[in-house]
Amino acid sequence: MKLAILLLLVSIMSFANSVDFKSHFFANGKEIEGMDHIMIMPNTPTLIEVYFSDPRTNEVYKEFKVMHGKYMHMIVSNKDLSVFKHIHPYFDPITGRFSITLNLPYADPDNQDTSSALVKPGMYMIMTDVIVKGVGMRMDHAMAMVKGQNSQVQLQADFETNGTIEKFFYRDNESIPTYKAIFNKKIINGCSGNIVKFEIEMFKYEGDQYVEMLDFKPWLSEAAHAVWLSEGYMNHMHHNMPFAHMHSPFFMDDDNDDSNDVVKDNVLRFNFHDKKKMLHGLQKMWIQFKHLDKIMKIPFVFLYEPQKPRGC
Ligand SMILES: [Cu+2]
Repeated sequence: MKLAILLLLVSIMSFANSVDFKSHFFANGKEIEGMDHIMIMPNTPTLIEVYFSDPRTNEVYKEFKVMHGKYMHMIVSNKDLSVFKHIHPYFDPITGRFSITLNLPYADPDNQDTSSALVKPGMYMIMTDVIVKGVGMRMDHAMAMVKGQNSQVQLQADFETNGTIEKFFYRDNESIPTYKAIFNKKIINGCSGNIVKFEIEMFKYEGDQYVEMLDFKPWLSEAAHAVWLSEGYMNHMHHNMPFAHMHSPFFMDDDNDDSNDVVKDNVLRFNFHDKKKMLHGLQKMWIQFKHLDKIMKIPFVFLYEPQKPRGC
């Protein structure tokens, strides 16, 4: 029973390879075709537009459902996973187009990542996530190359003791890091893949000690969001992208304003059914939450070597 509920809660996403859905990506008005990538000048404003059509009729989809407060979620990440941006393009219901200008600052707090999205040279993946009305949740992606001398950074696992990672994070330029996080994961092996349960215990520095953090502000209707990508994900992107987008819930009271909504405790919980698509080896995961009107982004690098389940 518990497992069934968990499976329901797990967000399962598949990348588009369907007969009813085709995506069209443009960078500065030029279409990024299929496996091609577009060349982008570093730190130069670049207009990204996306629309989706039904390949059977060439009809452009114009009706979308809001998902976690937005019509579209866009993730931009580079090959070595040193860059991660979470962006929300704007939707025009007349044309069915989503658009956003990368490398341009927006006043919109949900788009604080656009200002320096494509600065570091190298290959990038631009991933989009929408719910088309009457069709369902669809993801797709396009590649972009940022020009310049590409220096790849080797991913380094965070230090683990007995499977636990303890990390400190700065909020601004304070002398003592504001946040402390204790990261744990549990893997439940299954024949159709593994269920991975992440627990991240959050503390904040107050007075002269770290205390349990309970004052998360709802961000896009959740206490926290997380994205997990496997090292080498760009080599596996066509059908089963090793990509997970997860949410840790906020518990709402019934008064229709979010002022009294709470988290249960100081633990953020993310669950994912990996459907065998996550690669073994090093992984990077970013959690995002809103605290004192700033959206924080905290990365973890960990090893994922699930055992083969028995009796399948
Ligand atoms: Cu989003």
